Amino acid sequence: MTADAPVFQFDAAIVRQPSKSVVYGLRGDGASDPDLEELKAEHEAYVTALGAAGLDVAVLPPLEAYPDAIFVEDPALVFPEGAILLRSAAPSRIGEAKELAPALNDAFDTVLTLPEEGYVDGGDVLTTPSKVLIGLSSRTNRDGAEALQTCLAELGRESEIVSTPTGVLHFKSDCSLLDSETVLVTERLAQSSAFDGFKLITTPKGEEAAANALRINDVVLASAQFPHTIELLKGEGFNVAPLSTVEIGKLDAGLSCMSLRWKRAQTTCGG
Ligand code: CIR
Repeated sequence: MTADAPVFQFDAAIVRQPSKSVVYGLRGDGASDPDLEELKAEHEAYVTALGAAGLDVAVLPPLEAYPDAIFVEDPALVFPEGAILLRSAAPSRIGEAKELAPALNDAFDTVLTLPEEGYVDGGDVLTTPSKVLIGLSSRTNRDGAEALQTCLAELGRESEIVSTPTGVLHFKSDCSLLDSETVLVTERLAQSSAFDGFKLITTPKGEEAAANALRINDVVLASAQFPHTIELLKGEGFNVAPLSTVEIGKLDAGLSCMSLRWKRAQTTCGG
């Protein structure tokens, strides 16, 4: 049943169309503005890829007031058992959770809200088969991480608080789950003990941003502009679908950030 299904099996997703204001999205010092039309094309190709992987995708309308609102992974977490609305440490993103709430209330019987203390971005949360890893970062503080652990326990999920390398925006900027026992990870994160017991595939030098890949059902979505990582993944036997993230990358984002994905809880027909 769903609780035992591999954590990379999904049949539903939520995405949000990019607004015109997306070009003003948050980014590290010095990054240039993305090109709006090219960013929209990247997003469209991404939504198509989710559909091709077998997901029913709900596409929410753009939110001009929230430039980063296409990164729906950050204001919420979703599991077959329910959803959790989070709170961003970035002032310009704080209202995004409220905007997502109606779609989550439609899709889930249980929608929890992170208690008032602390901050968590979904980009800092990696679901593995045995537990949910919560990376402390500039967007996720200890109060938030501990409050999230309480919410996760309510959904029946074990969790562990881990570190994010200094200077990295989100924990998942530097890692992604490739299958039940394998993680794609940057060299700098591989050195931590977060992934003890996992097989690690390390991104080649200069391709650190490729670590934010996305395993969905039988395919791994990977950033097309990182050919060495793609070859590495293919060599390990993964079915890779390359997608451009050049414009999205200018906003410090990658492939996991643009969707919330889950396996719907199955209802049993009584006999
Ligand atoms: C931000 O700084 O919040 C956005 N420009 C990028 C968010 C990327 N989200 C993610 O990695 N989960």
